[in-house]
Amino acid sequence: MDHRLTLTQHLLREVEEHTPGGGPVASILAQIATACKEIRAELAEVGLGTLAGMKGGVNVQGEAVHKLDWYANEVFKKHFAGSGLLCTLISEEMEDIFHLDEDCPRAEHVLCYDPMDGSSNLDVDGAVGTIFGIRRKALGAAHGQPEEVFEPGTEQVAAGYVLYGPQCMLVYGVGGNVHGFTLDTAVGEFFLSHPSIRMPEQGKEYSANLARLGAWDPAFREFVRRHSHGGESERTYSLRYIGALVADFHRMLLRGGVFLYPGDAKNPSGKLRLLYEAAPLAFLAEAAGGAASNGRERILDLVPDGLHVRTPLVIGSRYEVSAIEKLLAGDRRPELTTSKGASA
Ligand code: P6P
Repeated sequence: MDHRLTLTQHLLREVEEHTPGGGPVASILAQIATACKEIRAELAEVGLGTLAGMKGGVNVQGEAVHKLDWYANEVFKKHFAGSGLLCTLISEEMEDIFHLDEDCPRAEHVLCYDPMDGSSNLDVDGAVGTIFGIRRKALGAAHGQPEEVFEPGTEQVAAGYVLYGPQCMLVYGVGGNVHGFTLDTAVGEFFLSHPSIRMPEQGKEYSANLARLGAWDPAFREFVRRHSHGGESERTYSLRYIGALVADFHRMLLRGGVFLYPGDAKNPSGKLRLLYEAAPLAFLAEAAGGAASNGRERILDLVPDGLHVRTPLVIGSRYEVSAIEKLLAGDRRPELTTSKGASA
């Protein structure tokens, strides 16, 4: 019987031993897994407990806060305070940088995370997830100041997410590799289920909130037209949109395709946040052979000037991301024949 590799064993082998300075990163990833197991246990029966519904108030984004948004963030704070692993937490649910005084200056890493991405899905039992990116504190940055993370996403040392779906999966990327683990709830351990994930060069699905189509740059509308029925694409594409970035991304990671969240005249930077949504997923996309841009620039090259800055996001298979970037650059020539020829 094949030995089932646990996340802990995998982290020791892949991160601690093969990633420069990997020891603390392996421990941070293991601690994230433990925190997310606690979150999942609560999610599994949220309808029976006291955490269903809204907490009241809005977060720094001006979005209504679900009780589980708040709960998941508290779980992360609990699991890292005093761990000696992190100096700073940056969360969608906290307006300011959260400094773990007792852990500094021993700890040299910062965690940027969205504790409960897609929480509006919770009340309809839809998929949600936790997204995270791990960075070293920027050299020379004032202690406990936002400047600790005002660096491009290429400075992330690891990134990943936990998807709370029919299964509970943890996916992490480090050193150019992406691996997926599935939670065995009977054992309470994540086991390697998707080693060395590679994103397909091209997909057959695009993912976007098409109710916003009329507000987008015409280039996005042209991409949608070309890849919908009656368009010129050699492949017949389907539309898939779950309303939780982490779930839409996970599908693309495994099946290919592209996710679009453009800006518009009212919100030129779109809705998604750079530090704890776009940059961690861009890190994974590129490590798996995909791509991520704001339509014109590589997401991983963007340098934030605020903790909650937003960015338009085009992320997924290289073929589709490139096709959109060409359209946005004004190149209306027909797309190159796919490497795989006519549609499947
Ligand atoms: P819309 C969830 O609120 C989120 O931040 C992402 O997870 C998701 O992709 C997006 O917003 C959905 O936004 O405008 O389509 O409802």
